Amino acid sequence: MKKSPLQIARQSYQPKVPKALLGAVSLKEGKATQSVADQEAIKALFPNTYGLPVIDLQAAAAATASIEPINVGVILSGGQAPGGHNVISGLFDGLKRLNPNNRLYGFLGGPSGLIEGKYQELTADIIDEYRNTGGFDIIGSGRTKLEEPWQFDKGIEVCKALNITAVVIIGGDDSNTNACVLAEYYLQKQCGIRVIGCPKTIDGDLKNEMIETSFGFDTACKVYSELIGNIQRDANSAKKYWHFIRLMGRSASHIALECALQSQPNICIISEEVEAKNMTLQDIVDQIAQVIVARADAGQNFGTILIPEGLIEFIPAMRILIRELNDLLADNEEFQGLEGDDAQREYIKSALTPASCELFRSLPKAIAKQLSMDRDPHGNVQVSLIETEKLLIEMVGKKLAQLKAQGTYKGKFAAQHHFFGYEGRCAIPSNFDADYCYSLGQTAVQLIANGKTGYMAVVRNLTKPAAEWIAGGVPITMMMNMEKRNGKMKPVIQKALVDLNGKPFKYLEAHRADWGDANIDYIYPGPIQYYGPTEVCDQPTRTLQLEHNA
Ligand code: FBP
Repeated sequence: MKKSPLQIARQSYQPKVPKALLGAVSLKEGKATQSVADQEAIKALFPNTYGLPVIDLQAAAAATASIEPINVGVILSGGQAPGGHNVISGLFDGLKRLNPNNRLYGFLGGPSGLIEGKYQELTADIIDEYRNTGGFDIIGSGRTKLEEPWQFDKGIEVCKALNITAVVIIGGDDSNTNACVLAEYYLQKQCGIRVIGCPKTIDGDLKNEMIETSFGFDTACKVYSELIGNIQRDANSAKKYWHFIRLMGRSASHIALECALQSQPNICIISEEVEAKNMTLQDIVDQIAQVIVARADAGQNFGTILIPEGLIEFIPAMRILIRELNDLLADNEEFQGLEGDDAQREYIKSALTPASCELFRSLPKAIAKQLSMDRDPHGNVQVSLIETEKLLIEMVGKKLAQLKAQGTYKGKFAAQHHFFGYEGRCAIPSNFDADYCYSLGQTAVQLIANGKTGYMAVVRNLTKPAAEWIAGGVPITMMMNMEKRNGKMKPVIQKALVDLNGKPFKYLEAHRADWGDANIDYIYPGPIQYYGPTEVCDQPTRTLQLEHNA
């Protein structure tokens, strides 16, 4: 296979790890833990994995872990995130260091690989091809949920056949919740299979007191910020376009916020703020128009606007409309049988409550159609497919035309739209993600070798040099609470939305007026650098720096 010079160079990059992982390791256990909320309910559901202590890994004089050969299985779950291959190479190296006869199996295509017995043994040759690379293509990923006892039982059969005694699930909040359910089930069945999770997602919403960041967020945000910076330089050169840029991230606005901190756009919308302030779509449009008018007065008919992917769900009136549409259209054969857009539109309008109907009518027809068509297998609107950036361009355009007619806007409005998501999910991991992920893999091995189950591998102290990072394990039950899912109360890991009292948002709040006015305060972050001075190559995200540095 032909490789770029950077691909070749990255193959021999040796990830940095915490000092404690360099030699023999011992485990230091803390006090018994509690779930973040709903303690009684979580304890009843997880009698064997509830209350376990937090674990820190420490350098030891001599190896304490068992060196009996073990076989381990690994699963990549959900959307791609830069660094997944390094978690696997960290697992591989950690296992082989403990005992060269240890084996690592990859389950193919995500969690379904475990149930269907689709796997591949990961040997040194394979691993070497994937060191420090982006993507999840080493074994593939998938979104099958592991939540039914028959799936767990299938997993036991497959693991027994391969003599696998531990499974590592690399995934986001839902996958790690399921990892914990699986760990509990396997303990109840006493089948001798341990389950360890690893915190993955570019969305950055799997974080809490014990997890400083999920892997992939760093690289993905750096890629998007580079692109935003390039667009800003283009905008500032041509001086003729407003760029509306939607950014992935599902519900939470962490990616939009981090990219704003890195690039200083003219406007960055934060969904969590929109909800907290009970804003309407028109309020958002008015706010954007205000900035455009102010810049036009200074002769600057250009700029950048960051829009989080999940925005539409956080606009309270929109959320109600989406809920009504979900209820109305799920398995609705009458609706599906209607011929033509107009008939469907009329049907919807007649069934909505007056407030939702008015909102539905006010939306551009193309967006209203997307809202009524694109549904996932659970009957929900797939908000990530709603082109909010186009919706806003259309509505802002109308508002500016009104202002022009009133004589309060004298500028020119021409807009470009962008959606960044897939561009960053498989990027070559930054040094941060390469080091972090490799350390997570090695940490998982130590937890397994010491017989732990129901834990997530974690690495903390991430704003310090890698040697000072703290590796360990956190019981997954500690991060759980009860939430309503598909109408039923379920134990789940709490998703972290942007904290409006947190330092990253406060920084944006304190500076955004300056970024939106007539000055040019853009930052041009440039591409990720892998070789060179540490201040250029090894910096963690601004979010991490603001959250963890005084
Ligand atoms: P995970 O939550 O599985 O990590 O995926 C993140 C994400 O990239 C979201 O930002 C985005 O909304 C979604 O996946 C897109 O999903 P798909 O890969 O199915 O298009």
